[in-house]
Amino acid sequence: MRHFIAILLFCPMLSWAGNSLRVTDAWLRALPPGQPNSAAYMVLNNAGEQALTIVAVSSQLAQRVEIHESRQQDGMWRMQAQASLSLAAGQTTVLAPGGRHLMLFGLKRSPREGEQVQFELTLQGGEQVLVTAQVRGFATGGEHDHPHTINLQDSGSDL
Ligand SMILES: [Cu+2]
Repeated sequence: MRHFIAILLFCPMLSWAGNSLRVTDAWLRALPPGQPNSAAYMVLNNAGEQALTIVAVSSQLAQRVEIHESRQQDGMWRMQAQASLSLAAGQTTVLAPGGRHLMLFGLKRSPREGEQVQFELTLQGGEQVLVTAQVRGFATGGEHDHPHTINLQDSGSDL
């Protein structure tokens, strides 16, 4: 730890150039084979003094990753893709079931419980942040089969 701090002190440009995005508690669910899509969740914090914007996300696990927002509309849950996700200075945004999430399209394989999946977040300005997400246990009762329109009565609260 001391060594790490010393490096930061001697290279202040490094810590700033390395951006101010802090990502914690990144996870996604394990899935049975054959599921084409999934979603990932995490807590994003902008520890810097300037706003930052995530403009793209990619993952080794999926062909395409989008930033989505789930909204309840006329009794149905709908997901909407967002072109970017901005964080004001000091802001924390939680990506969680039922709200914003990262949508993974075209899974190359099924995420298994306990494994780790890498995500790459691209910030406006071109910086890239690597995130390691933990795969958690199976969803039960089809709570997150993730069609783009979900009937509330058919889905659990944990969308
Ligand atoms: Cu989605």
